Amino acid sequence: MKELLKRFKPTFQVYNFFQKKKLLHNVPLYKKYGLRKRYYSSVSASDFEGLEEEVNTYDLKNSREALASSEKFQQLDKKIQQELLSWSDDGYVVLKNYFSSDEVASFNEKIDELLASKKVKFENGNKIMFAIHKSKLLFQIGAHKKIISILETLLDKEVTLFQSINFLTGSQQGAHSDSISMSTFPKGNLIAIWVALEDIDAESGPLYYYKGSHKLPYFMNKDYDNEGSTFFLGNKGYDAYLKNIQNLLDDNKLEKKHFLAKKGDVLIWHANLVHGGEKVLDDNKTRKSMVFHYYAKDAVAFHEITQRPTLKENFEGLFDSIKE
Ligand SMILES: O=C(O)CCC(=O)C(=O)O
Repeated sequence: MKELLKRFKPTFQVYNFFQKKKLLHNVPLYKKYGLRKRYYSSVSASDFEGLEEEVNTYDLKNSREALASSEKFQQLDKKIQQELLSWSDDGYVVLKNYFSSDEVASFNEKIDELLASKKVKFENGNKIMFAIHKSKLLFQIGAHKKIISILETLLDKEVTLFQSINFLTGSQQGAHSDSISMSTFPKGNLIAIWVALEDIDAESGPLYYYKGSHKLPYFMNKDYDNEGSTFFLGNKGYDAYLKNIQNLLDDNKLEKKHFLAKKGDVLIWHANLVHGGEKVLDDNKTRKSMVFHYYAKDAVAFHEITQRPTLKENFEGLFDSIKE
């Protein structure tokens, strides 16, 4: 019975009904795509089936040739320009040495301070969610003009910061694409960065990712019989999703890479890049890192697995609302 209640969609809709401000962002987009939905309605990839879907610039054209004609790209410094070229081929890029040692030290200090003052806590195991809502300094890492400009170059559209996740130790997350939990229509309108807050050791459970996996078909509820019904979410759960992704990876024989980053390095990944956290081999090792997820402004944002629209803070007002 409890299991069934967790999958009962009207419960989410009632919750959403009271979150109007954070959910209005999808409404003009529902209109644009001819969907008769309210801000609190459930939403999933199946709602968009049969609609014409715009494909992002560098999913259509190769960034190696096409980036050169982007005005935003031309404004970036030469080192960064060079680092972005492989985006279309690989589904990720690495910005070496992006943050200085002093900057990283100040970020770590702030996280320690937030933990000590209990302004943030560990959730779902070892995740610190939304520390950006508690610290102007941390907010500014993700919302910094230069970072935004790099991400907007790669997506060729405007983005807004959605969430941050801090880890002090390895996540040990199974291989997944963010598009199952932070989904968009059109697809591909999420982008993420991973910031190394210390030198990353192979034994500490580094981030891994499969080169080129962003070109695999997006794997959504319908692909593993998890669509559910009008009133209930599908009953397959996340483990079944992970198993299916593993099968997809086995069939496609993609190269697995580990991000053995130096402190201050940044990895940017595509909405559909399959990635996860390696097993922690030495429990004494930390793996300090910070992830930021961003949505493109002009895409419907939702969570495929729970069929819920994304709750978005008002990005413009967020910085001023942070109390320190
Ligand atoms: O940092 C990691 O180990 C994985 C993070 C991740 O998968 C995510 O934030 O989507």
